Amino acid sequence: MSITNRVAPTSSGSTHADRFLEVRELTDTLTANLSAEDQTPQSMTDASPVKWHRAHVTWFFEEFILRTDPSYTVYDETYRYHFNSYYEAVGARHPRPDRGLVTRPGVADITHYREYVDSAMVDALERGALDDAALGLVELGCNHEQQHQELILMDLKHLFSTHAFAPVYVDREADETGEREPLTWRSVQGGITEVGAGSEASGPKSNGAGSGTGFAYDNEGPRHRVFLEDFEIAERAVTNAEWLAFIADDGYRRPELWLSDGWAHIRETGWEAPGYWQFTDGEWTTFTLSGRRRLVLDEPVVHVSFYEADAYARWAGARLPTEFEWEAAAVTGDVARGQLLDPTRCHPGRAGTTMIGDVWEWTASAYLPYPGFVPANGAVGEYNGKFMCDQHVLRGASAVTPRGHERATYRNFFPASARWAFAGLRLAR
Ligand code: AVJ
Ligand code: FE
Repeated sequence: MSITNRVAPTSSGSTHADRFLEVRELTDTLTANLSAEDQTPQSMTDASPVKWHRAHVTWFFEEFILRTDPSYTVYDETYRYHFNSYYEAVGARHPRPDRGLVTRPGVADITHYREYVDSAMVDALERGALDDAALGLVELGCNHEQQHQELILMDLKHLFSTHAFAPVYVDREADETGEREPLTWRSVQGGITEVGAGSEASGPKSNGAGSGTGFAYDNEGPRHRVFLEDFEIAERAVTNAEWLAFIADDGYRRPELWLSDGWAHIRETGWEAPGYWQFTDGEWTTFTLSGRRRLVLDEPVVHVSFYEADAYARWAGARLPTEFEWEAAAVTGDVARGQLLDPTRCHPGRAGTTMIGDVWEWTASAYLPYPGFVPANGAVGEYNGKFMCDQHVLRGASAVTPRGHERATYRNFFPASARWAFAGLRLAR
């Protein structure tokens, strides 16, 4: 199956150009108040400069759509080298760990690059110059830019967290800890269950998860059957209050709770709490995109690695759900959304009973191809498939995932040690 074969009809009345511009505009909104200096450094290899993200998503449209028109004039031939992330089929590129060293092109050049590509794209879209395959790539490019909107906020948070005086990206009032809801469980019936995006795998017994006509990445299909035992799933994510109990019970000091790789990793890093947490003057605080804040106890824990999530689940006498258990629970559970990206917040809300929103949820599942998976044709076939090794699937969406980008079949993925994503967990048993 190809990425382009299940393009969403854009929402009623709106054109492809409107959809394109709406996505592009959100990137501009998110970065409008960042100085050139804010946009230039790379705080770790996993992260990229804001400026690089803004250029890379632009390059994606230029490389895979505009360039195929021989009459198009490429903005700058050196940008392919600077802003190709990982496409071997496209050619040589700047080394990822050194993205923060690129001072030229500068931020103003990149703003101009964005405008140049926007006008060429809108022109092509309004002329009706793009065939269905190219329009599929436009939709992929829009979804790609939405992924990078989340990455911009993850990476900026990491960068700002290294600053001595905790800079504020979004100014907002502090939340107060509210009522702490007891953890309740929901039983989900197992059996043969259809999962994934695409058309029915086996006739009419669909649970409706991914059978819609909207966009999905290639890695979400083919839709297929899995067998699940009956299981129970927690009705909300693990909270900061619960994580404090894990810390207080020496969770980070008891090797029997940890996978071998996880134990080695926390010994090496010295981790004793989730990312951005600090214990000072008898109080836990965490760094947020609104500066350093007192921990809000009924919010879901965020910025934990797979290793920590797995150890917590073992300590709690439970386990992480598999990605298929998670999906089966999501399509039969609360369809309302938790906190998704709101540029005036950029932080999870209180842990509620919804499965999608607030924090990504680590699953027990390795990131592997579904039966019959075939990557998209051409260079964009490198988008997802080639990373199916040594990573774990996360489900749901986070408070920095753009609205409309989330869905029940979505497969996010990160290595087990990564914790700069807005990731937490939900228990199963
Ligand atoms: C799915 C978040 C792991 O960061 O490489 C961005 C998203 N894919 N550009 C990543 C992505 C292509 C991807 N993650
Ligand atoms: Fe990318």
